[in-house]
Amino acid sequence: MDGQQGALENHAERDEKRLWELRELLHKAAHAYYVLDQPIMADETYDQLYRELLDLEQRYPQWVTPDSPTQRVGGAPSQEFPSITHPTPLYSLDNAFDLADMRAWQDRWQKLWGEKLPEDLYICELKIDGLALNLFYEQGVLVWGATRGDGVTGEEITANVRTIRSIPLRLQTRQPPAQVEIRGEAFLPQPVFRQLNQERQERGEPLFANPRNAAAGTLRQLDPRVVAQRRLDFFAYGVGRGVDVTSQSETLALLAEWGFRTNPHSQVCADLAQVQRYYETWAQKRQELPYGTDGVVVKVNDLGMQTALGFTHKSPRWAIAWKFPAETGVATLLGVTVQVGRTGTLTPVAELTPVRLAGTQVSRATLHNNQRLQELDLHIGDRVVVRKAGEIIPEVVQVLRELRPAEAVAYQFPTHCPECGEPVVQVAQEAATRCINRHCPGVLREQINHWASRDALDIRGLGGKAAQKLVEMGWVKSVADLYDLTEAQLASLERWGAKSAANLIAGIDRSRQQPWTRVLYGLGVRHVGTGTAALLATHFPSATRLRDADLEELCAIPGIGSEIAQAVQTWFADAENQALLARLAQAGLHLSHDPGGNATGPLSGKILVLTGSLPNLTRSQAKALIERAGGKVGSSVTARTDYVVVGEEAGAKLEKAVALGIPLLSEAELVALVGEG
Ligand code: 3B9
Repeated sequence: MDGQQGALENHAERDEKRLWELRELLHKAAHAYYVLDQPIMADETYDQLYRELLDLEQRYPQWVTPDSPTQRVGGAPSQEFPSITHPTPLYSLDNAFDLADMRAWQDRWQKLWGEKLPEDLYICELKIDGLALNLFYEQGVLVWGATRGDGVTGEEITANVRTIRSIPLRLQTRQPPAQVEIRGEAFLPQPVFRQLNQERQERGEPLFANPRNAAAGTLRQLDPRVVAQRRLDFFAYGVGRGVDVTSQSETLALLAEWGFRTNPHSQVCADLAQVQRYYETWAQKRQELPYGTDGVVVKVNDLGMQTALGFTHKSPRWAIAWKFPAETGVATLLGVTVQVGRTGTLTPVAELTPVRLAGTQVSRATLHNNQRLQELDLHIGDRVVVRKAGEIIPEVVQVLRELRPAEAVAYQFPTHCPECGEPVVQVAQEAATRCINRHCPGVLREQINHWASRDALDIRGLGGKAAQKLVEMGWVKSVADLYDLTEAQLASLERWGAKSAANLIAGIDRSRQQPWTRVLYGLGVRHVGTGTAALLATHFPSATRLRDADLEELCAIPGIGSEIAQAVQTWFADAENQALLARLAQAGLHLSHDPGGNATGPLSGKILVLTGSLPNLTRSQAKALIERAGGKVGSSVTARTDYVVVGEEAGAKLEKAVALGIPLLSEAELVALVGEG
């Protein structure tokens, strides 16, 4: 009997030891994975160990503690969230929108600071587009977590907070403070946000307008198991009180030491000029980050100064948020216009009351296609959320249904092309609606416009208006007809002077010299942009060679996939397109590479490198000029470079040219040299 008791005790002892070992291991692995982004074990191993721990904890429920890794995915859903008073209030931040606001803020706090300024005055942090949380740790163990609420009282959402893998359930330190509050931002990573919205769209649920709303919506979920699936993340940026540090940068270091994720892009700055540089850098680069940001938080770094400056009723005097220009806004839908593209695709465009987005005034935004439009259930008069991120075209992302006026009427997508009146076609398996009328004047106008565009045949003076007129007159039925136009014909048009007629004819005439690559791009084959056109033109030095290429041959080229290959084949197999090529050849366009280049030109055999922006010529115009004169354009300066053409804000290439003693040319000198003044 005694012996058996002893054996059981031995078992229990071993199990307890194993349990702690497992917790330690799983904890280390989770920290490496979620905080350091450097996994130390395979997912399968983690799962296996996790299950082993779960099994042990089921056998010994008395050993289950709140900091066990198994306690992240909480138990049963709670009914509602109790409110909790933050031991130390969560202050908000004052906002600045430009450098003048920043100077005013600096003046304000410096009037209150009589003493010498330290060398590293400020620290800049990214302002994460998420939800502020307050985490309360006692003896190093997470006791509760709460939303910011109004700064004094928030909602206790501990079960949900526990599902966030980058929030340590126990602080990684031997001597944790008896009590400490950790502040930071919970957020949804950008890919999760996008996926979440896509799923909601598929289920016909309203979309989250931004990552912040998505994070808030997620943390307000009553079922922590749902929260756990959402993969929320957390960046810590502050400690309520009671720690021994002397600056914000030390606070961040301490937080990382304790096992929190801190944002890696914080930076100490000496003055406002450096702060401004940080701001501008991130205003540019923020699209590349895997999480949303809405500004830069600038803090006086020294804690002694922070204490001396103190707080107003709502925010610290020593910190400010310099906001990035808003990327989403709300506008009223005035109407929808449908644009026809050069491939016949119909694009619905929202006409809106003006909103300022990303620093520009926006009054039109794309609705992408009929399918998206149906999903939005758009009504004229609706309040809609518009987004313009960076260089991206403004788009309508959401309809605010609750704000829909009673008299709003549902928008009906046209069944007929707005340009030619022919019935439109909804392509199966594609979101696009198309006008398939080969003679649609709208499609033709867009094709001419594309043919004349900068990267194609570069015919100046042939924009949308002129193209429209030429189509209306019935003079141009395909781009080949451009080469039959006469000056007299154009000059006979109303409001067309003799000079602009002559200019356009001269421009069209010059386009005959453009290389095969540009012609190919100008043809407007689906999926063939400038890069693909260049690739195809190099491998298939003539239109005939490209026409005769089979799918296998096309797909063999790195960078050409089956979709492109298929599109190329379809285009070249078409009888009308073949007739077009024949006429273009007759008109004197280059449908093949001129293999020798211009062997007698003034730059024949010379390699030139372009750097900086030239006063009059675009990069591609300068390149064309050099190639017409028989020269080649190199991408980097080497000992083999003959000339470097230097423009405004030339950088490293100029330095290298000077170092290698390579002759420099201005734009004017280049033009004189090739004799095309
Ligand atoms: C009591 C980043 C954000 C942020 C602070 C931020 C939002 C707010 C703040 C936090 N991103 N940083 N920082 N990167 N979105 C500066 C307002 N700090 C506090 O809330 C705070 C609170 C403090 C100190 C700071 O100390 C006190 C101690 C006792 C009594 C009163 C104040």
